[in-house]
Amino acid sequence: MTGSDALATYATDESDVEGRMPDAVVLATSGEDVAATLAVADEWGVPVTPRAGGTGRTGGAVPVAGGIVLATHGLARIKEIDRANLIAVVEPGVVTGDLHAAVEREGLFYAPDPNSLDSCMIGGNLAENAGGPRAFKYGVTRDWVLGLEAHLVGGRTLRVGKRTVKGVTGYDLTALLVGSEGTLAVFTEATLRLVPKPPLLATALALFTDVASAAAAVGAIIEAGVVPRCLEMLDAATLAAVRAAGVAVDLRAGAMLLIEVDGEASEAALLRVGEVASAAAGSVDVVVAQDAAQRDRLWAARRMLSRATRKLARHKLSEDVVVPRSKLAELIARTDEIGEATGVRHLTYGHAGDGNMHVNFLWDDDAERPSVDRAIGMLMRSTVDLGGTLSGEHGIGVSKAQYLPLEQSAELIALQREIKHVFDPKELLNPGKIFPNIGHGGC
Ligand code: 2HG
Ligand code: ZN
Repeated sequence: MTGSDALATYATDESDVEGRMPDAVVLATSGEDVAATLAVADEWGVPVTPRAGGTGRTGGAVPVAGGIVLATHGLARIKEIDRANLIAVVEPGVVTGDLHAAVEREGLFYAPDPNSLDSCMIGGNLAENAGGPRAFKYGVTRDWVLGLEAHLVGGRTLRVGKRTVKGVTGYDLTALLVGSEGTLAVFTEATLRLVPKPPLLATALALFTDVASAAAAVGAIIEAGVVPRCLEMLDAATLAAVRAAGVAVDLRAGAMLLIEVDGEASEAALLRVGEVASAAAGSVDVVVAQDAAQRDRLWAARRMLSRATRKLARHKLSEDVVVPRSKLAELIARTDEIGEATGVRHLTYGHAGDGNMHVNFLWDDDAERPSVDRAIGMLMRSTVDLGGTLSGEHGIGVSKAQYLPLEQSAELIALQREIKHVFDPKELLNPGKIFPNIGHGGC
């Protein structure tokens, strides 16, 4: 594909990263297409940017150096659901929500649930090591990947990993490739671990006067010995966006926790959570979902947050920093200080259970951009100060590459560059991602 309108579709993702127009887009429909593209790229020295759903938030699928965009959404088969061995074999273009539906029809469960699950694809989930609300109990994409078919620049095809849950043969290249942000290899197949679908679910909202109280309640719930599968938090500005989108939320509430427990004992566990939340300082109300329809409405309100908050300003940038859970209240306090110091509007929501919060900066006027950059830098430094990490699930991509040295030593970055060199000596695959100032079009 080379027509300019068609190419423009493949020049962006859901971040604000500006790339270059690709010179060509390959719409792969087989592993052979992918291998052949990577062989030609190697021969001619052309950069290649792999892409699946294009829903990334950090520019991972943006072709910052032009060249070829290698789109894998056409490899969209669920090849196998193996009930006896609790395994699914899938291609990268499978929409994550469709995989959930397919395995759940068989009474099985695949846990990773990025909130864009109605449009994001397994290929991108693998590349970014995507998380989601259920990661608190069930872990992130990497924890569910047993094996991969992966293609290297030059056209070599590797099968890494295994079809068994146990297996320690050789280096764990599967773990290395998942989360490598498309910089080491292009995936055409993944063998995923499944579990039986948890039998019961119980969901509740706990409302608080303010985020500090909600953050304290998160700690209290976990100390009470309950591990909810989801423990999501929304601050006051996010609740205002939810109300503006037509969802009624008690006006006394300045923060909300959305809590979900699964398993045989879920009702008793939720009861316990409700008691703890009601007894916590700043508690306003606890509302338990009475049926599946009410639960679905609660989750629809959570899952639309990214889109709803996008409507609040011309520009929105969503970070995904993580701090130790005990530092959640401090992160939120620091975020408010950053907002005051820079004058940048912000709101925060996210996966409070695992300390992974989406601090969103919002602005209308392009002249505000330097203040936004200052705010992002301050947030990244605060996160590292608090013992946290820059990205919990969206990846470093282009957006955060300049901040990598805040968290990682020069030696560690150099070692990772050497690993990159082993897989991709000419630095043709997804240039400009993860590492500051490296490769074609490095940022
Ligand atoms: C979420 O948790 C996603 O909703 C997207 O990770 C976050 O875009 C966002 O703000
Ligand atoms: Zn998220």
